[in-house]
Amino acid sequence: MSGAKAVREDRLWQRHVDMARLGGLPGGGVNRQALSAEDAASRNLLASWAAARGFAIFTDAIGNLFVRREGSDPAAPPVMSGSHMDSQPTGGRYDGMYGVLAAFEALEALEDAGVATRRPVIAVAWTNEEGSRFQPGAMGSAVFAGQYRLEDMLQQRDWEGVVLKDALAATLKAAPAPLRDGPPGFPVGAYVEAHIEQGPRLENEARTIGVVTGIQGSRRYIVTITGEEAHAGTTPRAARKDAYAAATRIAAAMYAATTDADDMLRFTIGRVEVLPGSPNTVPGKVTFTIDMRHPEDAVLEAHEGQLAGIVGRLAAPCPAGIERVTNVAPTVFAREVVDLVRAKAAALGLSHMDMPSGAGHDAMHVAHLCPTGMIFVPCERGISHNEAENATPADLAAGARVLVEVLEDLANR
Ligand code: HGY
Ligand code: MN
Ligand code: MN
Repeated sequence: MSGAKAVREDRLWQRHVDMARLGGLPGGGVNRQALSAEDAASRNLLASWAAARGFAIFTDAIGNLFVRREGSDPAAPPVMSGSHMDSQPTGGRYDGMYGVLAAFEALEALEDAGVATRRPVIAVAWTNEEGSRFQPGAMGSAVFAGQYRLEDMLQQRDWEGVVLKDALAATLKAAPAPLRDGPPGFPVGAYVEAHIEQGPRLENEARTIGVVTGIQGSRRYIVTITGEEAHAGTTPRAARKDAYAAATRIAAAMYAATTDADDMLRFTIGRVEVLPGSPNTVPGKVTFTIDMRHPEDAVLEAHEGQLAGIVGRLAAPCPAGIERVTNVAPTVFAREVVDLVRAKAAALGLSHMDMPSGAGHDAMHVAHLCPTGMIFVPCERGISHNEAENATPADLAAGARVLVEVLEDLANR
């Protein structure tokens, strides 16, 4: 039997239902923040499923969780597949989780079909892909791929001031797994990530499989504006250093400067913090995040200069600064993996199309280590980072069938 024939739609769907209970929200979505109790619970659930199948599990110093199915050549660099289990605060139940569960389903299908592979095959759940609690996002995969230093990431704080090192220790205590010695990272033969598209193209074009060719570039910034707290009733406008008034001038100018004619640039201010946050005190400090993305690095570079210029021009009388938190260049996936995904989708008789990814994924970092590619499946109306995110059991299983065929091929090279 082939791996694809051993993929079970019902089993894969039920695992999504089981995982969605962890951090489940009334609207049907999930809030499973990185390194939270809910994250630990999802790690334990995945580990229990792995143990039941006799797969080895292990973790690393940044908390990435690995499930290993042995190959005939245990020393060979493994083929890996996975994604993330952490979510947005009002996230959907498929973003990230589908890639982890499709990878686990692939291991189970290989086992059920009795398929031997030369290379070990590993399913991985990367730590903190979303970056909504701790910045930067795609942290676990970036440390694994040597893009970020472990020591720097361990010192990161969330919005409440919790240090990542402490949250990680608590998570690994609540969800213990054998720790692989040494710094995160090991040789990998190839990596393929399955994910919902998080956009409407597959649904609009009635295709089941997205053959992902690459990921657009993305940069994140934090703008900090320092004003002067003052009494809302007694302080004349001329005497104020109102940090929020400066923030609104700056934000308005940034939205105008990033309104490109072809609507390709993605500019988002997702989080604003106004301090002290009292109705009758003039704000003394405002910070806000910027998430900016485009397929061309030169466009991002040009706009980065514009953003800095706007902050410099419009912040007065409040001192202000803009700090770049992440800068991930556009990713082009390996031709041999892209071609293999397309060939396996065709061989399974699944409609498919080549397409770039607008969303960021762990694959953008792993691509620095080994031949990497992605497989997309549709999500309803392209909605994601929203509790209404939805997918069908048939599409999820179709993506897993392509995945297991691709992994088997790569693991026998
Ligand atoms: O932000 C992203 O692109 C990903 O969904 N975390
Ligand atoms: Mn994701
Ligand atoms: Mn996401």
